[in-house]
Amino acid sequence: MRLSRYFLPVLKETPSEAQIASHRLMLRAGMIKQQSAGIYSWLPLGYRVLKRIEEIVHEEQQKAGHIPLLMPTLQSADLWRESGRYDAYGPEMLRMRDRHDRDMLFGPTNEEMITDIFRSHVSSYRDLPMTLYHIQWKFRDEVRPRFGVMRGREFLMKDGYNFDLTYDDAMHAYNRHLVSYLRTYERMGLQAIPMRAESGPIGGDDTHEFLVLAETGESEVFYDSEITDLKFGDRAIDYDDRAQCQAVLEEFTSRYARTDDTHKEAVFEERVPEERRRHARGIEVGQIFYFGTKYSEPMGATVVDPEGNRVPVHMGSHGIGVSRLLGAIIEANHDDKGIIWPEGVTPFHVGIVNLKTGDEAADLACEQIYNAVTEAGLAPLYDDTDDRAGAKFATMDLIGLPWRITVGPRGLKNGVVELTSRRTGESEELPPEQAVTRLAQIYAGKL
Ligand code: 5CA
Repeated sequence: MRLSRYFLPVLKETPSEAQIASHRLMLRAGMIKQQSAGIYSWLPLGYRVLKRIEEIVHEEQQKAGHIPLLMPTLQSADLWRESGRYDAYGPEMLRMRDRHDRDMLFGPTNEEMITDIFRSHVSSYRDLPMTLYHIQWKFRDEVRPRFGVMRGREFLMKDGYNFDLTYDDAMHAYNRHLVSYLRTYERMGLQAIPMRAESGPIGGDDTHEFLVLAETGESEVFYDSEITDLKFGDRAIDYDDRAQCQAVLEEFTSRYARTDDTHKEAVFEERVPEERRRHARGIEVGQIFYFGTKYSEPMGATVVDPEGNRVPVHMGSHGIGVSRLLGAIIEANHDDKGIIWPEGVTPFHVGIVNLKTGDEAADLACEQIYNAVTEAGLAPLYDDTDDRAGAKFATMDLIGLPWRITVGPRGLKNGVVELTSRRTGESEELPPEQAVTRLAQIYAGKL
């Protein structure tokens, strides 16, 4: 992409309504525009990151054997009357009427609708196990929408639902989700810690939230500091191997880690030596639930089991806050100049800065680098405008591309360009072809 033909409305001023770094930086970097409280347009740069995050979520869900589909945002109230949640959900639910006076709502979550799809088409245990998921916009009329996309009213969520014959099968689905979530967040450059939590309006007994530690997080958390040393890494996993998935769950959840809803000071003190006790804040980027037959029983989602009996299926639901993740990633990756995207989610892989647009040699070298980067399967953002060098650097630092190639007439006389890391600020002078080769090596295995 050439900057002269792109739409990147960066702001010089710090918007006064933004209280936390990620919100401020998303507005300044021209990623989002607020349309009303808690409702945002995704401008081109923000949209690219959102799509990238969706892509990673899709890939990791499908590796775990989960099946994508797409349900609508608008739902009929009748479905929610069947589960008994229509009245129970309260003022967070946006309710409306269509022209035939039918009660409708903008879905805050999809347990009822997915249960309806399941009961219409599945009737035998032979079709199980099955996990269906989608990535779709939700609406929750939050009392206090704030911090930009962190607590929106309209927000993008991945929500997945497992259908299983037995409790044990459903727990395997729970464990599979836990493993796939660990991998998903790590690919985004985040450490998200599973913590025992409350189930709230979704219901159920077993539930873990995934928290990214951050001072600006809305959740209060208590944990054993040893937990921050755990990393899933690139170990191999067989999602059909129950013992292996269970072992990962135990490894990542056996140490004390709870949100304030479930925290017990006495248990904390008994189980964790004082020097390892941490009390901090975190951003909830996902939650997994097992709730058994809470929806399948009232809504008649049953299958015929091997003995010929009709039994309600065991279910769970599993959410990732896709749009919230942008905020969480920025909270964990920024400095006073701007965002520092982890390589796995960056909107462009490299920024090319032409120090002297109009200089024949510089223009030509930039074009060649642009083409070579593109041919290597990477996405460059080329600043071909005639802004001052200082302004170009400030924009690149603000939008946070992990790598920058700086091209100027002086370097070119010596046959070199500069490759700079946004995170460390370190630069290396290299011939243009080698800079591109280096980039390709850096990104190999990260995309
Ligand atoms: N149906 C279940 C799981 S599929 C469910 O709705 N779970 S949830 O309520 O925990 O939401 C899942 C994730 O969505 C949360 O962990 C959080 O990351 C994100 N989320 C929830 N509310 C908001 C909000 N108002 N703004 C942005 N993200 C949100």
